[in-house]
Amino acid sequence: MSETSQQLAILGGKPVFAAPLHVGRPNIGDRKAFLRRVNEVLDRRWLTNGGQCVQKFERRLCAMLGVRHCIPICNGTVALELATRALDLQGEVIVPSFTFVATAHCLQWQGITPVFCDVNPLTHSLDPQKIEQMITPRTTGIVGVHVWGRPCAIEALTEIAQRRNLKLMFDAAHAFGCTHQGRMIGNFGKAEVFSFHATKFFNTLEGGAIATNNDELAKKIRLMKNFGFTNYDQVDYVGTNGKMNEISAAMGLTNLESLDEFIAVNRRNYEAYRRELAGIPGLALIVYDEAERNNYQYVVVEMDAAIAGLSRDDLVKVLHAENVLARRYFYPACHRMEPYRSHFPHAGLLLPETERLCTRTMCLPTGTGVGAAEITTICSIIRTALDNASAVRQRLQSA
Ligand code: T4K
Repeated sequence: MSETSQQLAILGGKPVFAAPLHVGRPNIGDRKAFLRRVNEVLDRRWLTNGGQCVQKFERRLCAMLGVRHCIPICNGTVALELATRALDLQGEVIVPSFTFVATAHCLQWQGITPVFCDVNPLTHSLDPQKIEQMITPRTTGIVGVHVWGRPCAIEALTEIAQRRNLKLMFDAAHAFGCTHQGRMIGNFGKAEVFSFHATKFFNTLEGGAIATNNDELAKKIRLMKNFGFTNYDQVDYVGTNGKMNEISAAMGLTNLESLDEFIAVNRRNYEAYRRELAGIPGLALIVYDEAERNNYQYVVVEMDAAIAGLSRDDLVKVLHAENVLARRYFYPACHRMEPYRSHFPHAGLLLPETERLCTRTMCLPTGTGVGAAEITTICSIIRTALDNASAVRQRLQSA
């Protein structure tokens, strides 16, 4: 055993980090600007229901994305529910299983069956070649997910959707600020849904938005997110409460002003990880298309246990012992969560790449809360763990 390996907490040493280092630490823009906005909201005594901040936020989003409508919503999950419902998706809808469970739940919640389709192991998003076999007479749509902010196979999915008369929309929860062929995400499919949750690269505390260039669809969504009110005392549609509040919008306006800085920090962090983890057998960082705009929010390591000497789960245990709270996104895949596991116990047979991928990936901490020195230390823990893989394995087996 090498000297450094004795320092690993999993082998009896002290954790390198005294306090936990989280994945998903929020990026927070100019505090003074935010608090000033909050005070103005309180002074106006107009806290929600389409206040000034929400209106301004919506205009800024539209301008930034170059999209006709980008409707702020209380969170990404409700935004997904609203968009799928406004599109009148029914019966069965094709989605990846390698995603956050909200993508599937937004359908199931409305009595629509999510049909899980396998992903491309290189892109981690829906494999267009596997879609056709999942289409049945009950299929009405496809929800592609831009996993890690990398746009999915938009052209191929569009072609299938058009040919098979299916509605195509995107869960763009990860992809705010990203482009596809130079065009901002938000402009593709019938609609695209963002999440502005605290853990996202750009947050409004909780929040989300639905972007669309379709005026009719936008009109319907605006009604649906406000109980179907068309006027004072007049309801013409079934709706819910999907409104964003003023404090969230104030956070959004503030964080939009720091967006470039967030991206710069994320990119710097991503490149530091890439440099420091380069050349480790069996371990690879996902790559981003440098010709596009990316938000670099996800530092995703993909591990081949047979080559690396440690499984992803073992390495996560090593990191957790050091207070580096790496996350196994997305594990388990949706088809292994309830109610899907019970509904489709054999779904995994059609999802070999998903099954493989969700045992291999993990996300490392990044964002404005993480500095260069911390990244160096995290990477050194990883190298030490892999250099001493057999000692680590032994310890974990005996624990
Ligand atoms: N579609 C996709 C593809 C998504 O990834 C998501 C959300 C959605 C749809 C739905 O959008 P929202 O309805 O959430 O707007 C987290 C987030 O809660 C979730 O928003 C996100 N995806 C998912 C990938 O991650 P958990 O269950 O992992 O959350 P939790 O509480 O374990 O926190 C994650 C990490 O962030 C921890 O390390 C702690 C840290 N954290 C969290 C919060 C809230 C902080 O440091 N500060 C904070 O304020 O789901």
